[in-house]
Amino acid sequence: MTGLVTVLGSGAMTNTINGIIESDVMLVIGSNTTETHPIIGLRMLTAAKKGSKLLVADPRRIKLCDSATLWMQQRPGTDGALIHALCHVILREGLEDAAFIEAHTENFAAFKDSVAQCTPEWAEKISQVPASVIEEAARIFASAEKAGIYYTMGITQHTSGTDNVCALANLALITGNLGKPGAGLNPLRGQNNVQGASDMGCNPTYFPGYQRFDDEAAREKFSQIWGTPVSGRPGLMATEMPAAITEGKLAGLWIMGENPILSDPNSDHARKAFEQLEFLVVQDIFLTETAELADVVLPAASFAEKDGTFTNTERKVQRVRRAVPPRGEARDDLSIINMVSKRMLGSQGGYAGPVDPLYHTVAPLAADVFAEITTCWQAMAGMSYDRLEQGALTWPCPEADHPGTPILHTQGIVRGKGLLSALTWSGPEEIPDEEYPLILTTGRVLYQYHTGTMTRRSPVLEGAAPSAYVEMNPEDATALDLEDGNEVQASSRRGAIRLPVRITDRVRKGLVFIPFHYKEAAANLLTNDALDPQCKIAEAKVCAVKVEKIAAENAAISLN
Ligand SMILES: Nc1nc2c(c(=O)[nH]1)N[C@H]1C(S)=C(S)[C@@H](COP(=O)(O)OP(=O)(O)OC[C@H]3O[C@@H](n4cnc5c(=O)[nH]c(N)nc54)[C@H](O)[C@@H]3O)O[C@H]1N2
Ligand SMILES: Nc1nc2c(c(=O)[nH]1)N[C@H]1C(S)=C(S)[C@@H](COP(=O)(O)OP(=O)(O)OC[C@H]3O[C@@H](n4cnc5c(=O)[nH]c(N)nc54)[C@H](O)[C@@H]3O)O[C@H]1N2
Ligand SMILES: [Mo]
Repeated sequence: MTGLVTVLGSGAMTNTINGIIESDVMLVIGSNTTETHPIIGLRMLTAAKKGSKLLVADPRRIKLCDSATLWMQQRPGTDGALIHALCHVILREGLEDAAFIEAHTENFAAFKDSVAQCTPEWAEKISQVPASVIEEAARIFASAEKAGIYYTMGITQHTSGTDNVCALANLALITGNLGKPGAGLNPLRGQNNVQGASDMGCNPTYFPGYQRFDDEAAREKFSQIWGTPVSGRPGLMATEMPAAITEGKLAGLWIMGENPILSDPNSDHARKAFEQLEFLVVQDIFLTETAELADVVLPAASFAEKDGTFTNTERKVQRVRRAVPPRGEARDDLSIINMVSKRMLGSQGGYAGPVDPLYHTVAPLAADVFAEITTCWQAMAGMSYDRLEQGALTWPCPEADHPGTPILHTQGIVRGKGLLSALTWSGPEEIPDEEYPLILTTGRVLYQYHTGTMTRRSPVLEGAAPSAYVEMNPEDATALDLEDGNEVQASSRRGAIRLPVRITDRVRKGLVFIPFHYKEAAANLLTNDALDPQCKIAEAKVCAVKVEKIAAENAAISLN
């Protein structure tokens, strides 16, 4: 862990979930927290009740707006302009934390230049947020003693995703909101263990612990630990793989716990690519749409059937213990990997120990792997299963008697100086035109999880949110002669789906929203797979679509 940028790159919260209660101001931007992180959402609502001012920036009227002091309803894909303007106002009115900037940041002059032209009036034209609202939000944010920033996919799933995150880091830095409770820069991670996966190097350019593939010393270290030379070549990001397959650069794939046929933007393109693979292995707890394309399916055990640790969004490492044995031929993921690597390496040193008769686990076990992790990364060097028995530990935890570090940067910025970025705003890759006049944004609902492999098997959850819909503003609906519940066709340059319209002023004129959980009306047939040039995330939050009414008799036929 070498610096702020690395820590930002790791995308962990700098602060704690419980600390939200202590904040004076919360800026929630691009996060539908009450639906997608309900427990964290509850903390926010409690904080708001206790007097913390809530600033919400979201193109849709999400539930948090009901408790907000201010709601900035930006046009999707314009966050960069909005955040630059917030910084502009703070500097123009002298509301910045000059002492913090002086002591803890670098590149201030270039950053200041970069926002000099980003007036609230300029940002209003781009984002549709009134200049006066931007000014008021900037004043509320900057005058707080403790202001926390909370963001998720509304910020990152753009071709400008990395720039958006850097812009938020600028805002936190110039107001001195790092290294104290109730503040910080807080990406709320999506899955139970996505943080652990990133920490362990599930990324084509990192070894475990954010040690880069092109760092000689790191390569040497991992060659030693793993007893085999490690590659100095970067891999591909998952989002780059469909194109690599089509270009003939990738022939085989082993997919574990993902269902990209439904979750990849421009999924028809992804499907065609996967169909071209010479060899596809899918390891999943269910026979998914992706598994149906596989040459080999490896049935995996679920979280409740295995041992290990999960690292949550606030960097807290917690023990998970299996509650029940896996069913049928299912095996826990680690045992499957052990068995396959033993077959691959054979006499060259692969090891897969005896099979446990009850749980079917194959050594090395999760506990052995954890012990190795503590030798790979200083930030977890002080952890052990014994310590975790007593309770969770938060990294960095470098020594066996170290209590863990719930809040980062309390002793100054970890990388030395916080880097202020000079950025220029650039909009989404695809914008509406005559043929596709509406902006489509996509996301989640409380009761469903991603491609629905798990939640759609639960009658209670499925009953609560059983089908797809497209949210549309009443003005757009009237122009298309639509009534609530009418069947429509939504199409983009990449595909078309049919689904009912939900007429609501949650969205502004010109914007529609479709949840991406439903395979029968898969939003990702429409979305754009344009990538952020730096982190390679796809622009799932903005593309251009048209919506057309389907005549009643055709709608009826389509139901058959
Ligand atoms: N119930 C449920 N919870 C989940 C998940 C799930 O599938 N279901 N998935 C988990 C995972 S992996 C993740 S990553 C998280 C995601 O959690 P979130 O990011 O909160 O979820 P989304 O619904 O994708 O999008 C969040 C918000 O972004 C807004 N938005 C759209 N376009 C823009 C834009 O251009 N700018 C801004 N600022 N906002 C925009 C949307 O209106 C929406 O309110 O949720 C996690 N939690
Ligand atoms: N349009 C649009 N597209 C999006 C997004 C969006 O906001 N809009 N969000 C994106 C984001 S942030 C995310 S995270 C992705 C999610 O995309 P995916 O990860 O592809 O979606 P899931 O449905 O969560 O798929 C996870 C799979 O893992 C399986 N599984 C569950 N537990 C285990 C286990 O213990 N072991 C194994 N081997 N398998 C298991 C499940 O059955 C499921 O098939 O979607 C992305 N796609
Ligand atoms: Mo996610």
